[in-house]
Amino acid sequence: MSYTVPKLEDFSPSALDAAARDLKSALQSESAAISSEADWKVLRDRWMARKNGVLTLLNDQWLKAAPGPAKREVGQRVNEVKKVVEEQIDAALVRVSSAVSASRLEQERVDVTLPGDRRNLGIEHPLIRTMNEIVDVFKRMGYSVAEGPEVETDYYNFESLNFPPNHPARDTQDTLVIKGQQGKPLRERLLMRTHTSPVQIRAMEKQQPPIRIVVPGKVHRADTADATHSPIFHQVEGLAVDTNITFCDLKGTLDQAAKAMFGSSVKTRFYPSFFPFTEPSADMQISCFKCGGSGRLNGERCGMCKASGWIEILGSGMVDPNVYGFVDYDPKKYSGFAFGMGVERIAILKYGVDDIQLFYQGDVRFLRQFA
Ligand code: 2U9
Repeated sequence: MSYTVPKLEDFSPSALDAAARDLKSALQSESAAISSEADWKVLRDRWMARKNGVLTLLNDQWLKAAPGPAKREVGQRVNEVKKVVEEQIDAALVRVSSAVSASRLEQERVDVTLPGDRRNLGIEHPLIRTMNEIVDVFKRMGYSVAEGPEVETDYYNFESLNFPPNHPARDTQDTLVIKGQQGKPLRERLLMRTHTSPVQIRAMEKQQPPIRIVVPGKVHRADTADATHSPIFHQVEGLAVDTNITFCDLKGTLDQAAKAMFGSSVKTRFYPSFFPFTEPSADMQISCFKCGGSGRLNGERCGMCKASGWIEILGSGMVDPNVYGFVDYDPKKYSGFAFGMGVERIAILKYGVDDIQLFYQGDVRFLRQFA
């Protein structure tokens, strides 16, 4: 039962004492019963609201109702009771708000003994890792790294690399062209670079020999995707031009690179090939790192080299003197070699991957194996 202010008949000191005692004990139990700030507001308004609060009613029902001679005594009691009510209500607020913040703290408490959330760490993608490993091999031999745009002009992708307009060699590089270029002269038309070779041309335009650069990057060809083809793939190409560079330098450099990439026991051999930008040109093969070049593995035919004992890993050649004509290098003074390899092919061989598409699908079951 909540407290209501009694009408006093008797204003004697003992009756006032009793009435004040009842009021204080009601206040005590009501303030003990609250447990939130919302409860406290109700309590405060019930006791202290100007209109119909207990204190206001005390004024009306005790003080105003007191007969003249008792007014002084009643006034003192009412003031004393008011003070007690104000103090108790203030104290009740302190109590509930510290209880509320203690329970909030309890809710927000961090149990430092709980096991932490495991965060899966990412890894370098196997293609990027392979590309960086190849680049590092050449960096250790003194090569600098050069990069360039993936959207190129016909001039940098073809003409300056000794692919004349309408030359059949262009057909070997199924080119993705940028639309709306027909109004421009052929050499200015934009396309997706089919190899990283334009970067070497741009570097040679900026720098006279000696030059030794290695060029990693993404290239694009209008190829249908299957287990061994992708319309976007990656290459690392390289170029060395100086005085007195010979085919011997090409062979020594690429033999060293093959041993650094596939192990010091691999042998290399060179096969005649053709590229418009190199003459002579040669594909390089390494002895099979799986079967040691015998073509047989545990009495069966070796699947890695298809029993031939050799695996082709890159193309190369002496830079065709025609190319020097496009970049203002003196072909009588300088000579050089170039090479190019597909990063996917190297990664497939190194890691025994049977489908090139696995590199692009982002399936963590595949990628996790490289962690
Ligand atoms: C300049 C002069 C010469 C770059 C070369 C190759 C041989 C080559 C292929 C390997 C596999 C492309 O990814 S692949 O399909 N590349 O065989 N690339 S020589 O020769 C250059 C480049 C730039 C100025």
